[in-house]
Amino acid sequence: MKATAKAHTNIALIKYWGKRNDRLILPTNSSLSVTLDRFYTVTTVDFDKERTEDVFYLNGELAPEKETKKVSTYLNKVREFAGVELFASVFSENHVPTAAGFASSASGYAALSAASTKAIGLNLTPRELSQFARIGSGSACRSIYGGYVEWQMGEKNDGSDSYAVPLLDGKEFPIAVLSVMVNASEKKVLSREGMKRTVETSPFYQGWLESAEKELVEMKHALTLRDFTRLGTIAEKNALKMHATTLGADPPFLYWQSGTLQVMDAVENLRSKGLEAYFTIDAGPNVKVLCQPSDVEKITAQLKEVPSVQHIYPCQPGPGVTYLDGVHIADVNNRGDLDG
Ligand code: FM0
Repeated sequence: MKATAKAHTNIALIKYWGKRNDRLILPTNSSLSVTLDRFYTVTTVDFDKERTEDVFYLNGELAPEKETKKVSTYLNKVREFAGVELFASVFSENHVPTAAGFASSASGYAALSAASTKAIGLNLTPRELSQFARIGSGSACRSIYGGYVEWQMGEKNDGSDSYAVPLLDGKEFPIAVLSVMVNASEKKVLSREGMKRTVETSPFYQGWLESAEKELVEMKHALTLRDFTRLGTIAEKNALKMHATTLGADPPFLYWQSGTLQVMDAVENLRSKGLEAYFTIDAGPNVKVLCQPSDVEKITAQLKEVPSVQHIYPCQPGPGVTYLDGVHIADVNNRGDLDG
């Protein structure tokens, strides 16, 4: 009982920031992302009746106990749902620069959910798979689909209406996302812990919720219009508001480091010179710069001059989950709820 799946990371243009249920990973706001072509995880799951415990290999090496435990806890949910009691060997290859603080939980859990549910014999729809990925890591539910994707928060307590839907194929609105890695020290507050602290203690959190809801509507409108200026402007504002909530938390924290600010500044300078670029930032010091595909070279050349910039990875919208045989389980040509 074996299957292999490949899933890509995604970058949120409207961020998911806060949970209303930690166990089922139900969010307090809907979010919107674009799946990226460049960074991905390939995972093979093999359920075997000879095994007496789960074993997890990450990038060819036996993973540390803590990581194996996370995978095992996730597989328990899959086993429980399928009514199967077999243990598994899991092999994951992460093509994401994790050491640099780039998030790999989205591609990781999207690939693990797809491979494990298929291997155990569940024949899930993409929507059900998105829900399965969600209970591993919230942002993973969006990586089931390619292109532009919305995670609809839902309202039910059992999570049955909280899943991602594809909005628009990347080819229909090509943009570039430059992943800019800056010199930085270790991330101090993990996103899971950071969002929890913010929900519980930040007086700015209510403001975040109100704005995120409005900005999501505006972002979907920008996608309908294929309006890059709107897309970038809204994404940048939304990221700034998410980070503002952390300053109000108790104890307060901030993901930006001096290198982050240098890149934010450089992006503003590019704009004042007439080169259209916008930034967005997740729960870490690195920056994603959004620009038009035709400006990638010019903007990359300018950003390379910023002293804190270590590396720039140019990305484009990428595909959803595929199995090793190359079958797209979730074909985004099935255009979603953009105008709905
Ligand atoms: O991706 O606690 O999915 O919408 O990256 O595992 O559900 O790692 F900027 C922050 C990602 C949050 C925004 O959180 O959390 C986004 C963030 P989990 P995730």
